[in-house]
Amino acid sequence: MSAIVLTRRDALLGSAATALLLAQGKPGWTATSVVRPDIATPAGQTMVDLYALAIKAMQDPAINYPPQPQSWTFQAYMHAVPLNPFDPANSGGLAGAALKKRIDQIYGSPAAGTPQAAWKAAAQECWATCQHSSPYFTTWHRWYLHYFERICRKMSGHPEFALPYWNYASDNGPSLQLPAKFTAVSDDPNNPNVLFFDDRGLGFANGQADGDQNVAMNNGGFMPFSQSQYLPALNTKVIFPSDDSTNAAFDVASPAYLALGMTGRLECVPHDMVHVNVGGWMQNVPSAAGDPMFYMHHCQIDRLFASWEAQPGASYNFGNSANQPSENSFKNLKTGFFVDEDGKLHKEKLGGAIDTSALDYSYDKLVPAAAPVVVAAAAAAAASPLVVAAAEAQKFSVQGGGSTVTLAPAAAPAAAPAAAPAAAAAGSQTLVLRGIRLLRRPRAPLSVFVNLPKGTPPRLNDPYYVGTLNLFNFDSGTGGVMNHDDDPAHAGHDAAAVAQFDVSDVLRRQRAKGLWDGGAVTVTVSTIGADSSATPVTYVTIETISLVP
Ligand SMILES: [Cu+2]
Repeated sequence: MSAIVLTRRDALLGSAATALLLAQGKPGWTATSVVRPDIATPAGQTMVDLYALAIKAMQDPAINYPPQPQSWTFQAYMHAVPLNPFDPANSGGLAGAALKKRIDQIYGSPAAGTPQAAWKAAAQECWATCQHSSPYFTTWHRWYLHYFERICRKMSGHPEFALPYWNYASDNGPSLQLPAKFTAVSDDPNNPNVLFFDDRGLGFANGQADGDQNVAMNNGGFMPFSQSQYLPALNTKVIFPSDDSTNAAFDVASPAYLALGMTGRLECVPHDMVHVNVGGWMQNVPSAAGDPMFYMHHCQIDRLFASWEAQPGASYNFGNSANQPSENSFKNLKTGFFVDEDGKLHKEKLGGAIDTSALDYSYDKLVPAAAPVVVAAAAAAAASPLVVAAAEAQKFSVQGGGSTVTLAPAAAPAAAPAAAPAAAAAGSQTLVLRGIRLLRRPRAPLSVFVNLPKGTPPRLNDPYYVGTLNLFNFDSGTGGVMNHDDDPAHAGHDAAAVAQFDVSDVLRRQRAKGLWDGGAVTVTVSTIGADSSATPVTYVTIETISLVP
């Protein structure tokens, strides 16, 4: 198998590279200690060029059907396998018997001992095994990148290759745009830019995220800084708390993530929100790893995890539950399957990836520890209590162009938020959206507003904005939250169909400025200008929206 691949790659690289490889004997694909660079540096740009060489070789049709372990398709399917390959961005993911059936269709029944039998066996172990909304999110993805990087080294023919990271949110400007080499369109149809991916979403015209979110990410669109920033996650000193008070003012409050402490926060913002703001295939778990940008994004997430690990006082706070695993579970018991550059299958303890030096790599620069954020919200809420009656709406559906509902007084006492933000105090108000179902992905994220006046275009920075929905983990096939984790001990997925936002400050400010009379509250869910006119499409349905005093 590898002999065939080597021949094809050599043909792509030309004879000079072949001669070099032969002269080196067995190249040190794994022994090289590498430094992963910032994509914006000259070293990073060099690595992007090598990455393109690797992708070209990995996308060679000869190794993609049926997919050999070092092929682009195999690597993307390790993350997740789309149910509908013709509309992956809106497809659910395969699991269980359906996944097994798809693998049978792809590989057939190869004779034992053949290369194809080995590829099939590797697919059965590795495909659709990514860990999300899970305490193993960081270590699973670290192993995944490690083997992917080794495969890129061999496929590019460059043992010095190191994955570059997309250092978004390092400033409020260009770092929020896709790097230029990933958006350039080749004029030569015979030599396409393999880094370019046409199915990406919409961004803003600037890093402050003013105006509409309607500039193509492939045409210089910016992600909003507020949904890409990493400091709130890094400021969380404890990785596995069941409650955590260091970061109460958290923007996107999914109870499933809050229960996971630092790793949940990192996974939510920036990880998930960068996925949904890049859009296209990147916004959906089953298709995300098909966009070459995926691995640059995850390299940044891995670097942020390494930065957190290096901070003084960072603590694991091991426990004995699904969200707060024991030290033995985290370090030894939980395992995953990966394939190396020779197509060989490896079973790894996920905990073996806790230390980057054990995997022979480091980063050119880590994010230094930041001063802790001082939370003043609770004190402010107590100082000027706002009295609002419980109110709710049921069976809400979000259409293209956005939808609004006026909350009615709640008939029964509203259900309490599943996990109240730590700042919750007297006078705090929480908006809880329960039973969220995704029917169709919008071209840009859906945001939530309260008391937005009719005819006023929604803005990320307006006095009506309360937060943005995180739909990354939702399955538009079933509508619910994906359950691609086969671990029966991990049952946090249903909680993720809930979103909750602390609206105390927003309501208090609206009242002070005379933007709201203190009476009935309206809730609007809309993209921010991504739909120029109301189109007949339903994006999301929500069982209940409650305002909980
Ligand atoms: Cu991801």
